[in-house]
Amino acid sequence: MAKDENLPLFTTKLAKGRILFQFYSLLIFVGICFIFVYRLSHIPAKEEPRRWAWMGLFFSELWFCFYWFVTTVVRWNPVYRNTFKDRLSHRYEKALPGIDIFVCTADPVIEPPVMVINTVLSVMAYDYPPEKLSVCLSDDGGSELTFYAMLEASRFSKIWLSFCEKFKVEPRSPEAYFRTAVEPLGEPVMAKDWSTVKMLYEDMKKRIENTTKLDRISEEISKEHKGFKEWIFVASRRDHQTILQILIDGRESKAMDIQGQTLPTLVCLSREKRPQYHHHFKAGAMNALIRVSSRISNSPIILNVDCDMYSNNSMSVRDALCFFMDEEKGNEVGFIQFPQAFENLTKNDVYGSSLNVLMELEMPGFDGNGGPCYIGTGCFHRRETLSGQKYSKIYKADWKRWSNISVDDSTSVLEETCKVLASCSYEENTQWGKEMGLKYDCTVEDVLTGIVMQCRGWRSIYFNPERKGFLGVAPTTLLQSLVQHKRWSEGDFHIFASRHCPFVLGYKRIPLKLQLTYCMNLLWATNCLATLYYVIVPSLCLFRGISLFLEITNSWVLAFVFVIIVHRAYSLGEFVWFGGTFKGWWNDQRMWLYKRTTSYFFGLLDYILKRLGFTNSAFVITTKVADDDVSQRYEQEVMEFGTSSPMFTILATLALLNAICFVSGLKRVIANVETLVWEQFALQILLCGLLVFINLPI
Ligand SMILES: *[C@@H]1O[C@H](CO)[C@@H](O)[C@H](O)[C@H]1NC(C)=O
Ligand SMILES: *[C@@H]1O[C@H](CO)[C@@H](O)[C@H](O)[C@H]1NC(C)=O
Ligand SMILES: CC(=O)N[C@H]1CO[C@H](CO)[C@@H](O)[C@@H]1O
Repeated sequence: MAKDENLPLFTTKLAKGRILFQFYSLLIFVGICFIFVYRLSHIPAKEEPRRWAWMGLFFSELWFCFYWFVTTVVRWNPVYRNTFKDRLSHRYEKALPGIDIFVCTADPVIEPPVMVINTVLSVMAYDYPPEKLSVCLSDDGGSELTFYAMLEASRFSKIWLSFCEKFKVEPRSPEAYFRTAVEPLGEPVMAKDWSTVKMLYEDMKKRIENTTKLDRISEEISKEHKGFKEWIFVASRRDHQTILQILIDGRESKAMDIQGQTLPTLVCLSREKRPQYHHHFKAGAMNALIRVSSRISNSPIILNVDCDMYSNNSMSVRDALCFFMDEEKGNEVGFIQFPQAFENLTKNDVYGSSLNVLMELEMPGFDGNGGPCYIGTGCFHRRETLSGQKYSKIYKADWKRWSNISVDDSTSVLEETCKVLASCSYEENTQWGKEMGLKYDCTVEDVLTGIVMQCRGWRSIYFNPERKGFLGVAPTTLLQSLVQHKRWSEGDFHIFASRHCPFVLGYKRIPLKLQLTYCMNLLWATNCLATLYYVIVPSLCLFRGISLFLEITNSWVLAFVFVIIVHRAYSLGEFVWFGGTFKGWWNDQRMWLYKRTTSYFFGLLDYILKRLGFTNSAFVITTKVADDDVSQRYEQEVMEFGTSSPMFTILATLALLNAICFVSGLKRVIANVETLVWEQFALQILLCGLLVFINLPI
């Protein structure tokens, strides 16, 4: 027994096959050296017309090479983590800390209330002492409908939580559970409860959907709770007072489910919004939640999830605590990031949104190089890191310190005192949004906040269990996917070009390899230049009859062919290894091209325009629900273009351009078969042909 006391709560394993990867990197490196030797020794003379086009190509290749180097650094040393939850509960079951869970929603149309409450119910049902959990929903839409759904959910939770507890069901989002689980006909006791609970859930869902469809709350419903009176004073979703209702007050175990078990605290918050104040989107909501929860429960650990990401594993909280509470390494851990996984993916994943390689390889690589970035959802934080504290060697977590919340105030007094914390003017002349809480003024506030935390000395951990902790909904049209990437790439580049750039802020604070690792994402936007060049100029030159590459009979060609083939073969191997298919990989390549030529391009353009003071930041939420038609096409893996957009204009123009150049190039070659023109143009035609082929869906 005594020996067991000293065992760690988690282990870290290095990835297998690193030698193989290092060998592959060496091969590519040698290939690249050959290419550069060729390039440098064959610069066209000054009077040649193709000199500038040729130089451009050379610079693009330099860029690709740099980016390849960055991605190699990322992959060099991935680590995988494992937790021992039995040791945790053996040592600390009585002393587990409280957990505050934040769920953010912003729009009742894009993020339907039924989806929101499923997420809320799934996190309320964590396998954890309920009196230590408190769930807080931030509704930035200020919607009565969401509030109504939450009220229904608070009632249904009494049944649902005891059902989960009794039969240990998984997953604990009722929607996902009843969709995936088979009826337990073999077990009469469970079967009876199962059908009752299912019926109650379906009824509730119908009531909520009915109300959502009507788009208003009926007289009878509004009599059911005092909270609805608040909406009398709501002018619009951008102009209203703070609405804060504690739907379940879990302090002192006052609230109970039908089995007499206590329930977690459940709070519904719409922070104050006024037109004259900037509300700072999700970062603003999170900061309001941090303050309000510090008054209500003040738990030392905070989990935040997006409203479309339900918990698929009721043990995730315990997993996270294994890191925070580890005696040896736990104190320096600032946050624990879980992967973003999706349940709505088709087999071949037309929009390349599975993020498999990112989540299974690149994020562990991040972790190995010094700690993953914060991706805004599915992340456990220590409260101190969010409130801006620096890590110091003498820091030691004191889990007991946190448990002294006031229990004297009645629920309504508590509500009143919390409202001030979520008012617009509260943050004036404070460090909120700057040194405290999430950072403002960036479209990827999460990544930025993560970098700053790491620079303050906190370590972050990436935990990717076999059974995913959180499951969300992936974009189902091309436009959604592209717009999402535009926002990311723009915000990422904004960080890179600001004083928060990892090389500047992180200098001597985080390891160099982590600074480089960050470049992979932060430099997404700049990728567009080299890619656009490669997609446009060689094709145009082909059209004009200017040869840019070397003749196919030249032996230097081998270096190019070698690098391209080995590099792509590796990428295919990697994709398939992490659960993809060949077709999925092909789709991913296409999305790679599309993202670089549109999302990243617009991201970069928007960044520059904003810098020059032309446009205002607009945070576009991607739609979370699809209508039937779109879903059907999505399931058949037909590309859905959504509504028209300048992005598609670019895609179509590029596709057309390449098609025309391809045809004219072929014509030129066929017309001059005997003069060996084809040797000069073979590579250009191949490149152009490949682009035409990949663009077939357009
Ligand atoms: C939903 O609305 C329809 C009519 O719009 C009504 O017939 C039905 O009874 C309602 N269902 C519930 C559960 O309220
Ligand atoms: C979600 O949880 C269920 C069990 O409840 C499991 O079978 C499934 O594999 C999980 N999904 C993912 C993507 O891990
Ligand atoms: C938003 C969306 O497309 N949801 C779909 C996710 O997948 C399930 C099952 O395939 C569908 O039922 C949902 O409509």
